Amino acid sequence: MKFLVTAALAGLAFGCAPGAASSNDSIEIVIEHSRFRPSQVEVAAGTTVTFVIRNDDPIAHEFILGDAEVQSVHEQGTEAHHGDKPGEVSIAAGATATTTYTFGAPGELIIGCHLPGHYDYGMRGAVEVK
Ligand SMILES: [Cu+2]
Repeated sequence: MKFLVTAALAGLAFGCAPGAASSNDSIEIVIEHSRFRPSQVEVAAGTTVTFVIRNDDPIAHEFILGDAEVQSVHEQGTEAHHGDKPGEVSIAAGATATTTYTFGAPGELIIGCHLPGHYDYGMRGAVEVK
């Protein structure tokens, strides 16, 4: 599912009051059955986006946004908890977490969860920066 993010669309989709002041766009991601939904999003180059990630699963997950190299580092990495770097956050079972990321030039980025087995299982998504 492609999802073009604009402030207006985000407001409609996520129930914000019309005209609510917001300096950032936001995208809501739901995790269910070890999948990101939506698993494909589009963002505008140069924009700052807050991802609101709701984990509906009874197990923890993580949201790691970056290029293939970033994903590779985390797939082999040992960081137990994420939350300090933009675009990287751990989400406890049943919790909601946010992370804010500023996108650069157009291109493709990847969202992944690197808890053991999750990425290979298919817990990943694509961000198209247009
Ligand atoms: Cu996961």
